[in-house]
Amino acid sequence: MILVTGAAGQLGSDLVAALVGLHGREAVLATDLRTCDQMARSGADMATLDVTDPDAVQTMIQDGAFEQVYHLAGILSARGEKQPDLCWTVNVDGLKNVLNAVRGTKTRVFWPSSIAVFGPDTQRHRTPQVTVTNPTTMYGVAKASGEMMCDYYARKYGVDVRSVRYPGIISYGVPPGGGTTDFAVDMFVQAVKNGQYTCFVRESTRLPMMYGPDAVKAALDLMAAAPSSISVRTSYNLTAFSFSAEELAAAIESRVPGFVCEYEPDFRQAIADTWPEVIDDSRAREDWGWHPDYDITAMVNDMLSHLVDPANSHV
Ligand code: AKB
Repeated sequence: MILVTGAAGQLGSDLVAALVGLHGREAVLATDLRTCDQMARSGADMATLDVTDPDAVQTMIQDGAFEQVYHLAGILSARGEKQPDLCWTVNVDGLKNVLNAVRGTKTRVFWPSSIAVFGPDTQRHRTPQVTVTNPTTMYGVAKASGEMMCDYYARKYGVDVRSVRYPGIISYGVPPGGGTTDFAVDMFVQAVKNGQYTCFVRESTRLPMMYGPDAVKAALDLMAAAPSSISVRTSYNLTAFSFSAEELAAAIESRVPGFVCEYEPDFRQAIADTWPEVIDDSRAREDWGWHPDYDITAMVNDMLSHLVDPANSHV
């Protein structure tokens, strides 16, 4: 059995569908604070779970009932700046509850970290796997703390926990909520709907990004890798491509003639300004064979084909 927390979210909904496709619907339990239509569509069993409640997590995961746990429940960066206490509680205490619940079992855990662990002191171009982090957002502080906790539980208790530092994820299913890289998804949606978008970061803002199917593939590949191939128990750098907001707008405009993008940076600009532009993910490539299937052109074409005609679904 496989447990997914945060199953109603952007990554969770796509991951549950992929897990059901691979293992069958009876093998996957999709959980979130509330169940929703998107979760129901995957066919997986559903349950509510508040990851901040240690007893509820312990009861759900007791005695190694699950071979794998994909612990995705979390608060993203922009919301985290508005609700820092909630961000810490969900992202750090929630992770600790899961790690405590699997201690002493053979359950393998996947937990997403983020490029947000890096901060203004970090080398912004080809950011190395091991380098200065010093994040300045609560989300980054929580993710950096979570990474160290994963490494600690792996060393001290032998917990088989695996993690990647996701860049911005672009997908057409469930929209992201409360992130800084959300502008990339919003731009596609508004281009198709209205032919116009007002972007909340400036045009030159360049960030690492990845298409949703590659984000799902990374989680599945890392979880399938032999334990001996995992040399990083904090979290692996991971990326597919980087673009600036104006480069994405131009790529969309080439497929959606007349699309106009304007720029009105808000508080999320200050968050984006502390993150790397390009990530070096060579350790993930060497250790467990990571490689993205989608470059930016393939991503733009696929996104637009799904948004224009939702029948073109991967799952
Ligand atoms: C966010 O923007 O908060 C996330 C992330 C990069 O972790 N997409």
